[in-house]
Amino acid sequence: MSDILISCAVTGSIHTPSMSPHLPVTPDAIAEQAIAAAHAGAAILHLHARDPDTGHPSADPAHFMAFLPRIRAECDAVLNLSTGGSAIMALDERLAGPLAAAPEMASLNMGSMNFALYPMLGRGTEFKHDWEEPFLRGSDDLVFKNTPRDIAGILHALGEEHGARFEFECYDVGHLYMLAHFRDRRLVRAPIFIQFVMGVLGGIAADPAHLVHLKETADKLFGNDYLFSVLAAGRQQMPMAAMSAGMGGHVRVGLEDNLYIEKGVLARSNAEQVAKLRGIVEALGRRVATPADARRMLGLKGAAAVGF
Ligand code: KMH
Ligand code: ZN
Repeated sequence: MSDILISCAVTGSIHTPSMSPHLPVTPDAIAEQAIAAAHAGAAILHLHARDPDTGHPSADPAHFMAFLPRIRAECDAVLNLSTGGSAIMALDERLAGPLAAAPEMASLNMGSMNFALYPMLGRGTEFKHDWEEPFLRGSDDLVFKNTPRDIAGILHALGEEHGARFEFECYDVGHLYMLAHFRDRRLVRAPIFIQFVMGVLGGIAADPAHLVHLKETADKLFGNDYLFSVLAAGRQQMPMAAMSAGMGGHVRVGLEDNLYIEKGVLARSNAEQVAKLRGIVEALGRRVATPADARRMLGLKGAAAVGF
């Protein structure tokens, strides 16, 4: 089996600051946790930005630039910027940071969907910021918009124009057919890096049978032209990552996707999740890929070609 790519999604835009004191929201905290996650074994860092004062999701170039140069200076990991931002953002807003940064990698969400965060209100969190509760509650009437025109625009603006390669976020089986459609239009080329995103309410559930079906479908559509990774939101994070590692896939952890290290215990950092996952995948006999391996495996442009 190939070396295994560990991605770490450091802060995201799903969890709000009051849900965990360990969720990094300031540029220093994002940078420190990203660097520590890289040193723990993450070859790829998936990065969102936040308003440093309120922790509110942001794709403002200034908020990204407040941490990107420091991460780049202190580790060799591949920096993968989110084009998903938050479902409350318009597409132009979502793209502002990634276009300014011209990263080696960016996420690309392969379909419009519901992205229901409101069930997390049931945790009884005491919110420190007045935006948090309405942000979560409002997700019951929100479409995370990713039309074929949006997807084509991102492939052009970030891919063709800036040389970024993509983490294709596929939340359901149909998203794989949309990805194949863009491959058929010659707007996507091998090696195709697919992230099976599981356990988001609005996408496919984090069920082992679904992972097998996703992989079988991807095998049929992409043959040897793709690599798959798995992220499962919430408590299925580690079990599904372990399953992916056993199937020859790659893995993603991080506080964007899950705030816990075990049932009822908040992870103290992203690096803690990376270290735990590293132990699991090495016990399964997989060798953890380095950033240099990742650049070779994914055909990346190199850290010197970024805009920060
Ligand atoms: N935050 C979610 C709305 C991505 O980074 O592109 C989507 C997301 C995926 O986080
Ligand atoms: Zn993300």
